Amino acid sequence: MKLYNMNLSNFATKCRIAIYDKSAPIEIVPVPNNDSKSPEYLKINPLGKVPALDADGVMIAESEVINEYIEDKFPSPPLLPKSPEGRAQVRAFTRFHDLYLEPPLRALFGQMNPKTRDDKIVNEKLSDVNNRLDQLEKMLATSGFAWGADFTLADCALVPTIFFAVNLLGMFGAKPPLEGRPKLGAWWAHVQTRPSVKKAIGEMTEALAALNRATR
Ligand SMILES: N[C@@H](CCC(=O)N[C@@H](CS)C(=O)NCC(=O)O)C(=O)O
Repeated sequence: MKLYNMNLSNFATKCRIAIYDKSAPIEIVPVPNNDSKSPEYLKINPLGKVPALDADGVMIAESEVINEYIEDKFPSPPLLPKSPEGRAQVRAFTRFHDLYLEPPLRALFGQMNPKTRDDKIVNEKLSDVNNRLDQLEKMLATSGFAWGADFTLADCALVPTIFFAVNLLGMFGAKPPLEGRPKLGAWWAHVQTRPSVKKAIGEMTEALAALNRATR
């Protein structure tokens, strides 16, 4: 099996964390020519989005679908709780991430350059991100991982996007995302002790530094 990956992609990192956590026998390979819109990659994933999983000839797109597949295929250690209620709650986190938290943050990526920045968009998206982070603060367990004592797919989804929030929101003069959000701060410190998360965050940090060097 192969995961088509970019180390700075938060969606691909979500899958790498699950793969590392389970020591799943999945090869991590770069997107051909590092271009998600190249004809070669569009043949692999017609959506032109990263990641994509080649499950021994069966192509699977969409990071959360990939993670659910990885969970089904390599059940140990489990990244979903046993009870239907617990599974639903973890899935509510991943859905919250994909639908509500990540999109306004992503919209800010196009506003990095102060010279071409649209302040109206920046203010709208910052306010949206802050509202979502407040909602996340309410959703998080009081201690441990996102859902509680067990590390789950909820943590896999949240880690790469919170990495971006922690590292990039300051560029827009926003207040640090962990400030005034004690559960988020405690979760962020705790989740980084997980070896799979440490490894993936190290890769994102390196890729972000390389991007900064290239665009300086
Ligand atoms: N819903 C998709 C989103 C994937 C996504 O947007 N990936 C980004 C990289 S982080 C991408 O491929 N962007 C290129 C594009 O949207 O054209 C998933 O969960 O896999």
